[in-house]
Amino acid sequence: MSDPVTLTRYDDVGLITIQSPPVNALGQAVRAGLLARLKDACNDPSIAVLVVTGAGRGFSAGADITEFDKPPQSPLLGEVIAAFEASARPTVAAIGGFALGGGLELALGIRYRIGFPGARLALPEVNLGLLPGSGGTQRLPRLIGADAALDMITSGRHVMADDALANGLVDAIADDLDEAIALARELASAGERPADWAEAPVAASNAPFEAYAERMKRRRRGFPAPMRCIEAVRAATRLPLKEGLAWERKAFAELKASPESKAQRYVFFAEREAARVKGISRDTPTRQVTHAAVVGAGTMGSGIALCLADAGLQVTVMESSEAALARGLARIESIYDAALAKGRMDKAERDRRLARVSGTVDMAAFANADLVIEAVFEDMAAKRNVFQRLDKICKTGAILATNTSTLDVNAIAMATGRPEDVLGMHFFSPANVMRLLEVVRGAQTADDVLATVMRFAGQIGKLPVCVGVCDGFVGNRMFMSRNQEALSLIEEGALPSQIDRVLTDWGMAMGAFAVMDLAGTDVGWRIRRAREAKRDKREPYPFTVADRLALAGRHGQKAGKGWYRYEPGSRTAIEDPEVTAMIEAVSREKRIQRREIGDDEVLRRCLWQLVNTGALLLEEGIAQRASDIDMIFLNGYGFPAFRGGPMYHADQTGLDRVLADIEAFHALHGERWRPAPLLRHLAEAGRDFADV
Ligand code: 3H9
Repeated sequence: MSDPVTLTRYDDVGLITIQSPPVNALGQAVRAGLLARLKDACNDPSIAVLVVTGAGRGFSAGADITEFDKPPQSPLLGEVIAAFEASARPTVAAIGGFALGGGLELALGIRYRIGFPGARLALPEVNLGLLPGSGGTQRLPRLIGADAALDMITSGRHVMADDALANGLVDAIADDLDEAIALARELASAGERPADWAEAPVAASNAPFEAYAERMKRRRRGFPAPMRCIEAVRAATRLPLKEGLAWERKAFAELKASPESKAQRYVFFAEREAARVKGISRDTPTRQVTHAAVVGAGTMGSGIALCLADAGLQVTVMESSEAALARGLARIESIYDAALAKGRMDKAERDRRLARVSGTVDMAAFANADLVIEAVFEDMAAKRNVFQRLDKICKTGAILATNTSTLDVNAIAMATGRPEDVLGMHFFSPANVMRLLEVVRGAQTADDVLATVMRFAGQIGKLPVCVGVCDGFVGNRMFMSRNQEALSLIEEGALPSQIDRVLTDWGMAMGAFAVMDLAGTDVGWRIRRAREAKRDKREPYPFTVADRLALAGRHGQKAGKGWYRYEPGSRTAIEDPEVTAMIEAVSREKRIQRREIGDDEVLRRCLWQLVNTGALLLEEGIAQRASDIDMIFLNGYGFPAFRGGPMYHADQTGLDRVLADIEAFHALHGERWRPAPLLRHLAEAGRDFADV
C-alpha cells in the first residue's frame, strides 16, 4: 500500500500531502503518517515553510468513522494537531474540496489556511451525534468568534471558500497549488499567532447561548449532541484553550459512547449502503437523463416537476386539459414565489428554475424525453392507459416510471411493449421536500434502467432505496400495519392523544392520528371502499371509527376537524370530546371492555408491528436489507434518526425480547400478530436483522 502521507520539497517549502482515498479520512495510518512527515520536515533545515494539503477529492473528510467502535489507537488526532500547532516551522493548510470534521480541526491547528475555489469547510460531527472532538469547539470560536462558530458547529453546515474568507476561517484564496505555495511563503513571513491566543477565552458578548439552546431543544428534540455543542462553545468563552480542550475531549468521549451517536453513525453508513442494489455492479452502464417529463400536474406531479427543475433539468409537465395544466403550472410558480418571499432564493434563481418547466396537453411533446414519470391518480386503468400511450410516443431507450404508491408496477409495465424500461419511482409528499424515493424494481426492469434511476435519484438530491413489488411496497405496508394497530388500541381503551403523545415523546415527528388528519381521513376511507370486496371478513375491522369520521365530514386538518379539532388557521390538534364519544360508542357496539392501556404497551404494539411487517418484507425479498427499511422510515415517515430505525431499534432491544412480546400479542390479538418466520429464526439463533 502506498504511503498515505507524503512529503515533497518545493525549494524552501515542504509539502505534506494526505493521500488516502476515497476521502482522506484521518485513520490511524494517516495520523501516524502526518506526525512522521512533520518530524521529517522539521529535521530538514532547508525547509522554511510547511504546507499541508490533501490529494484527490478533498483536504480531508475528518476522523475515520469506522474506527469509533474500536479502542482508540495512537497517535490520537488531538496529539497530531497539537504537534502541528507547536511546529518549529510556520504551517499553512491548502484546502481544496472538503475539509470536514477532524479535517477542518487539523487545519485549525495549522497557523494559516488557504482555500481553493469551491472548497467546503464544516464541522458536521453533530450529524453523527457528536461534537468536534479534536479542538474544533475551542479553536473555531477563537478564530471566527463565538456566534459564527455556534452556527457552524450546531448546524454542521458547509461554508464555501468565499464565505470562509469573509469570516476569517481562511486567510486567502488561491487558484492552484503553485499560487498556494507562493502565498504560503508570504503568510509565513507575517509571523506566529499572538501569544495570548491560547490563554484568552474568546469574547462572547453577543453569543446567544440561551436562545440557541431553546431553539435546539425544540428542533432537535431527543438529540443530545446539539446541546453539548452549545455548551462546548460556551466553554471556549470561559476557559483557556488547554482546559477547554480537556472539557471537549471528555464530552466527545461521552457522546461517542451514547446510543444516539451509535444510531446516527449506523445511519451514516446505512444511507450509503442503500444506494447499492444487490446483483447490480457499480460499473453497470447507465442511460443519459437530461430531459424529463411528468404526466399529471396535481400535487404530486407538480412537486416532482419542482424537484427536477430544482436539480437543473428541463421538465415538461402534461395535463389532460388546459385548465388543469394552468392550475398545475400556477402551483409550481407559487411555490417558487414563496421561496423568493422567504429569501430562500433570489429573483434570478427563481426565474431560472421556473424557465426549466414547460407545460403541454399533448403527450407527443414527450417524444424526446429521457425519463417520464407518471403521477396521475391512483387507478390501475388510468395508469395503464397512460403507459399504453407513452409506449407509442416515447423514443427507444426512454425510462418510463410510475409514481404509484400502492398499485402493481408489473401490471402497469405490461401495458407497454417494453416492460424492461418500466419501474416505480415512489416519491413522498411534498415531493420537492421529502428526501426518500422508493425505487420499485419490476419483475422485468432492466439492470441499466434501475442503475440509472438509482444514480439519477442521488443527482436530484433524493435518497433512493430499491424495493420490490407488493401492495404498499415497504414504507406504506409497514406504516399501514402500525396505523391499524393504533386503531385497534383506541377500540380497546386508548385515545388518539395518548397514542400520539407516546409516539412523539419517543421521538417520532408526528403521532399516528395527527398524520391521518394531515393526510385527510377521506383518503384512507376511499382506499378502503375500493378494496372492500377483497377484504377478509373473518379478520377484525379496526377502521369503524375512521370510517365514521370520514362519513361525518371530519376529513382532518383541511376540514378543521378529524381525529382532533383545529381552530381556524391553526394546525394545533385539540382533543375533541365528540371523537372520544364516537370511539367509546364503537367499543360498546363491538362489546370490547375498554381498559387502561399503559404507555409502554402502546409503544411496543406500534413499534413491533413495524418490525414484524419489516421482517416479512425482508423474507419476501421486497426489501434488500434491514438497514434499507430503516432508511425508508427515517426519511419518509419521521422516525427519529437517534433511534436508528425500527429494525435497528429491534436489534438493539434484542430480537428474543421482541419475539417474546410478539408471541404474547399473537396469543391475545390473533393473526395480525403471527410472528414473521424470519424474526423467529433470527431470535432463536441469537442473530440480528443486521446479519441478514
Ligand atoms: C470527526 O471528524 C470527529 C472529530 O471531530 C474528532 C475525532 C477524535 N470516515 O459519502 P460518500 C466513506 S467525525 C470513514 O459516498 P460523497 C463513505 O462511507 C467525522 N469513511 O461520497 C463512502 O464509503 P463507501 C466528521 C468515510 O462524495 C466513501 O467514503 N466528518 C468518511 O457523496 C465515499 O463517501 C464527517 O462527518 C469518514 N469520515 O461525499 C464527513 N467519510 O464508498 C462525513 C466518507 O464504502 N463524510 N467515508 O460507501 C461526508 O460528509 C461525505 O462522505 C463527503 C463525500 C462529503 C466527504
